[in-house]
Amino acid sequence: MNNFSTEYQIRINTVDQYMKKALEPYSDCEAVLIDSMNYSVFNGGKRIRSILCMETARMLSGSAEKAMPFAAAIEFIHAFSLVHDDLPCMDNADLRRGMPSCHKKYGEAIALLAGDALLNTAFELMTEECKKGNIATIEAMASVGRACGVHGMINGQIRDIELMASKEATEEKLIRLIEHKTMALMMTSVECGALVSGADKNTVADLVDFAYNLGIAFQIRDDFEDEAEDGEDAQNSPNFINTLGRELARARMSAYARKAKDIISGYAGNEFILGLLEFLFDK
Ligand code: GRG
Repeated sequence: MNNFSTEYQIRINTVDQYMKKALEPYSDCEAVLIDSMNYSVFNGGKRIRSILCMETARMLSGSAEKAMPFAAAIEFIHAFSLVHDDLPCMDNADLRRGMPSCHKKYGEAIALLAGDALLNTAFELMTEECKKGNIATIEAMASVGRACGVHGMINGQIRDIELMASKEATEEKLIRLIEHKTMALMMTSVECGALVSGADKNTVADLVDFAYNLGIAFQIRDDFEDEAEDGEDAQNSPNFINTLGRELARARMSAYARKAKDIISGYAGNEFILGLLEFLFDK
């Protein structure tokens, strides 16, 4: 795609506008709650998950409209997970997206509640869509629930804590960890986009496989970014670079990204997603 960065920015603006509107009904609540929620969502962010959801729907049905409540909800959940991940009892991170993390700016109690509020807002948003009566939207919401629940991000975070303590990371253990911690939300993003577009079971499964491969490649890319940003801190965490070495980690990232590309290449209207893969992995 020639004008990828312009097209990418258009999609970021679309999801940001949608999320701003979705938060408007809460403006009568305590100012610090609304401020901390907004601070945690509108502070940069690549919007990869929401855009994957929107673009899957656009690719399959020609429109991202039906996917918007799910795209926004998933982005709220992602923001929530980052706020909680940064807390002193988790990663204890002072910075997020180059700015003070939510608890550094608002204190721990407010950050905890801002995260909880974003999670609940996500489900309120999806429920409103489900009330319209399309069964596929209920399946989509159930998929999001699984992805951020006990069979998803929470279990992934527990695996992370345990692996960090045991210091016995292997490639297999890392994949099991990120399947829940990182990839679950990416897979549900694509699954929601496919479900609300009326895709059949095989197509949904094929696209979830695309997101699986993209998700592993994305986590390895994230490990390289963390290494560049955090230096020594990143050397202590269980990640692909520390476990495989730089060269093999990069080779794995390319191989998973190539698998994702192979799958998505079979779909008409895939231009933006192919551009996104190039943006993420071919630099
Ligand atoms: C979320 C239910 C739930 C519980 C919290 C804290 C926690 C359990 C899970 C942590 C999940 C987590 C923080 C995963 C990190 C995944 C990851 C690669 C984050 C970076 O994603 P990007 O690069 O970030 O898309 P931006 O800033 O671009 O949005």
